[in-house]
Amino acid sequence: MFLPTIPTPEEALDKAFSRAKKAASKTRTSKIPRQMKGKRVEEARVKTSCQVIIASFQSILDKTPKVEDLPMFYQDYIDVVVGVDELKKSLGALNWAVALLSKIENQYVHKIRRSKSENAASIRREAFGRISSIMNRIREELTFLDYAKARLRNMPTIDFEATTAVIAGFPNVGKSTLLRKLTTAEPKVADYPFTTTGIQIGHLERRWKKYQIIDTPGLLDRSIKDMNEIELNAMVALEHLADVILFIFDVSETSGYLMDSQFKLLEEVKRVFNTPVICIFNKIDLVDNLNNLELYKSIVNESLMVEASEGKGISQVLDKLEEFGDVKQKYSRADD
Ligand SMILES: Nc1nc2c(ncn2[C@@H]2O[C@H](COP(=O)(O)OP(=O)(O)OP(=O)(O)O)[C@@H](O)[C@H]2O)c(=O)[nH]1
Ligand SMILES: [Mg+2]
Repeated sequence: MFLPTIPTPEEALDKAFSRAKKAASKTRTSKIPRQMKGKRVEEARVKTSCQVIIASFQSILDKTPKVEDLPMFYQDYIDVVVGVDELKKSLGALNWAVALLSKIENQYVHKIRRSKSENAASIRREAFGRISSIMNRIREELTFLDYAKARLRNMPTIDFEATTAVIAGFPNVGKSTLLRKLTTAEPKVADYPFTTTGIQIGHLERRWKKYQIIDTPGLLDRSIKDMNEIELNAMVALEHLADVILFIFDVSETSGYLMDSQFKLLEEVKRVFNTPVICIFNKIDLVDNLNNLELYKSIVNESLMVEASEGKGISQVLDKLEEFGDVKQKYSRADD
């Protein structure tokens, strides 16, 4: 998500007051009676400084997309990464400041007009004092918006049309290897602050249909009971996205996880995600006892045998994905 540049209170005030000074000097050179000039100058300074800040905040508000208009995944993503309530509260503070500044502008312009020339400067100073104190009141919110801008700068680019598979499975079972083999190009690895290590999205096209495969290191590779609230929310966000989950087993157990615990993790993932799961038995080249493979296969409904490192079994995975792609297309047409 793109958020515009957020000023600090000092930056906002500097800009406002220096523009006000310029506006005042223009007034000074204009052809109006000398005794009027003092008041006109102070009026211009108050007006300009309020308007400069109002315009700057209004532009931030206009350029910031409304969270509730975004696809569900992005809403959840923003919530996980910075917090939706906090973001709304901070934008609300800008709105508050805009309203108050325009009130102050009117109020003090009137005051100056009605004042004696010799009092105009002190009324203007009072107005500047109030403007400064408004900026100070929203210091925290401005700091937060600047932080949110940085954290949301590279939000993952999700293709909502594409059939989306999310990869799950313990560490070292071959998730990244599979992602690379499924998607011909190097997956775009970006430092999205969604998981501790970022998420990876690989794209592929097959028979004119688009697919995206998402790996989420550090998220779906351990027991759900170990997760904190942020991680649980990240999982919810992924559920909005996933048409199918590719659950990767390391049947060789060389990654250090026994098949028993891998099946347990599968059960947890199935429980949490309301999404079809395809089981992929990987590293079959390292298995001596083929009876074991038959046993594993009998435990789950749908499974595929793969040697990801050599690209063996990959085309079957793609065929399976295509079946889900067809289902998705059928449903999305029905939605129209
Ligand atoms: N023998 C064999 N090794 C494999 C196979 N697939 C992956 N590997 C190896 O297993 C190791 C782990 O693979 P990764 O793809 O990094 O596993 P990962 O699940 O992404 O690991 P994390 O990102 O740490 O969770 C690597 O050394 C791979 O080369 C396979 O089918 N057979
Ligand atoms: Mg990996």
